[in-house]
Amino acid sequence: SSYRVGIVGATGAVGQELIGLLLSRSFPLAELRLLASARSAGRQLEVGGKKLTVQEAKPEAFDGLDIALFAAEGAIAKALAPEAAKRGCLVLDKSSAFRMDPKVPLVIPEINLAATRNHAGIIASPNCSTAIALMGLYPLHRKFGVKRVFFSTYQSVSGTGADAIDELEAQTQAYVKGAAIEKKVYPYQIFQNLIPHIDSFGADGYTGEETKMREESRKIMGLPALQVSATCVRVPVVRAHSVTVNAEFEQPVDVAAAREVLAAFPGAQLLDDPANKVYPTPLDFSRQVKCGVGRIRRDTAFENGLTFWVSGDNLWKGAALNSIQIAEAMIREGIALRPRELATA
Ligand code: 11C
Repeated sequence: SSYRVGIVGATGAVGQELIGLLLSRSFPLAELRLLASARSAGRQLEVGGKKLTVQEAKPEAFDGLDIALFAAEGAIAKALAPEAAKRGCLVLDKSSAFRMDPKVPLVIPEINLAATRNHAGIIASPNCSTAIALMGLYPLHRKFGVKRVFFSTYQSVSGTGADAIDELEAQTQAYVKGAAIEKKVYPYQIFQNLIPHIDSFGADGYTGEETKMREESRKIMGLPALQVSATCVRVPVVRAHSVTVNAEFEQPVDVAAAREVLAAFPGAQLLDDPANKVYPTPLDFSRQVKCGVGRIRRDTAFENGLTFWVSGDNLWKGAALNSIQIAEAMIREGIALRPRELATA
């Protein structure tokens, strides 16, 4: 069968990736409805050789849809996702609005697809850095049992949005021309720099992004007591985030066994041959379905520790792709898209 799918935030960066991925993955579409703010309504977008008119994302716009892929800000998701769910439409939301809501499954299909069986109309997709880091950490956890982890991220400017991509480009051009470098999006110049500040600072000194990595990792892996400390850094890279992971495990670790479980894990591509300069980079893992994992070695500070590196596309596995993979996996496994209380309505 095929499905009536809506995209909320269709004109934005993640919305555009969603459209491209639905087509390139031949998602079974009976209808594709493009929704966006009133400002973008009426715009025409070309989709697979056909022109589609963007409609305003308002409650009635979800009537008749099976799936709504939300690629909008948290405030929009908060207002509209319950309206869509009420109408029997499964919401797959990439914002942070519902991720920590105990009634909402937070899902990476390679890890906890089973959580989708208890949905009440809304399923959340994780923060991009969390999703990418867990493509390396989760298979190792399954083998050795993780108990403590440090994440250090190297996050591309596309995680901030199109205006940040423009800012990096403009600062690069200004530098080449010897012109004054202007900054609007970030508090510091990003070109030739690093900014250890993503999202706002909390009372404990951690940023929102760092706290999300801790809380979301715990929820997705079902490890509420996992000890996590993250440092998130913006780097002058356009696309794909990278993460260094230092993890301590319950069981004795073994690098060869770690490589084996990573090579077998569907979300990861093992690229780990340092003698031949083989390891993942963000350029190589832009627009890739899998996240690259490499530089696997025994951690010299932890007793049963492994240190490794992951690069993955923040707009794909970190956003659009993960939402689509949730829908694909639910369909493949015969998991009901309609929330249980609406199933007989
Ligand atoms: C960034 N990770 O790179 C952020 C963007 O919770 O979905 C996405 C924030 C989120 O800036």
